[in-house]
Amino acid sequence: MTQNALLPPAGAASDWTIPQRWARYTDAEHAVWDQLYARQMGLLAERAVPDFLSGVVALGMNAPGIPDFELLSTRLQRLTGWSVVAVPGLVPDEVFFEHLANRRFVAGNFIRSAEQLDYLQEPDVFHDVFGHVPLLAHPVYADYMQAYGRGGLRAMRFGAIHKLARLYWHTVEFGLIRDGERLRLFGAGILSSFGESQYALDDPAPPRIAFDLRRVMRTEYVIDHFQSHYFVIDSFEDLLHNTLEVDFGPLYAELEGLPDLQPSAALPSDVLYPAPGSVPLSSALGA
Ligand code: HBI
Ligand code: FE
Repeated sequence: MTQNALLPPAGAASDWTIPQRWARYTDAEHAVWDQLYARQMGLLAERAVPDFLSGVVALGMNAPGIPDFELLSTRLQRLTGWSVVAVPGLVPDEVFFEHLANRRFVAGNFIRSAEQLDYLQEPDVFHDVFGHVPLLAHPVYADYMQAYGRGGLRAMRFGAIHKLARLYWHTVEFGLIRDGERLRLFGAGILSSFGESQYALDDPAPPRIAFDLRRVMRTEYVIDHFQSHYFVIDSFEDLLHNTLEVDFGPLYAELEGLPDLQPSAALPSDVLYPAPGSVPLSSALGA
């Protein structure tokens, strides 16, 4: 997810933003969105964290077609002070963090082709907007994302971006959340993926590990397969308070001396959630 070119491409502003040019989307491009939207919502009604589903409605994303970022931003502004700005693709880390720190979410304005519904080289508007934006209507999640941007700018000074990036990956992109007796999806990489939104909850193979900040920051990740494990948070409040309100300076120093962990290996210290379809969560966790 790292881009090294430091200058924005021709036609982009110095902060890498470009106009969305909503009026230029073709009917075929809107139809790709509608097809992806229908396919995901069919799965997510039962699987996504309820805040995601209510965000979709609150932001008017249940209307057909690729959302207009201006309209989306007006609604988000009113709810949590966020806006959505268009970028040509991956942007450098510092640019990405700077936008988040100012409550601007950067989104690709292009959409994948109808022939490649499940293949993505760079995040497109469906991943970025459908996957990420609905939860920005949630006040605590919205604060978490801003805190991540601020933490990113700070991590650059510690040379610790790779550790912070793991936190983003294992929560914002591929996190699960506990909802009473059930696990639900909240990571955008899962929510926007037809295959993984089933696999992450239904497949018995990947361990589902209770979130632990140090554990997460030490764990490497894979970018070209389904995840080999998932981390489970208790609530967005818990996530915000136990991560980004912590001073990461001493934490980075502490982790510097410890080996990185492979994604596939479960540790004796891991608190594991039961495989799907086995025992209810409450008895498995002794709650
Ligand atoms: N740029 N457009 C875009 N989207 C991202 O998710 C993104 C990025 N640049 C950097 C980045 N993510 C990551 O480096 C950070 O989360 C660490
Ligand atoms: Fe993403």
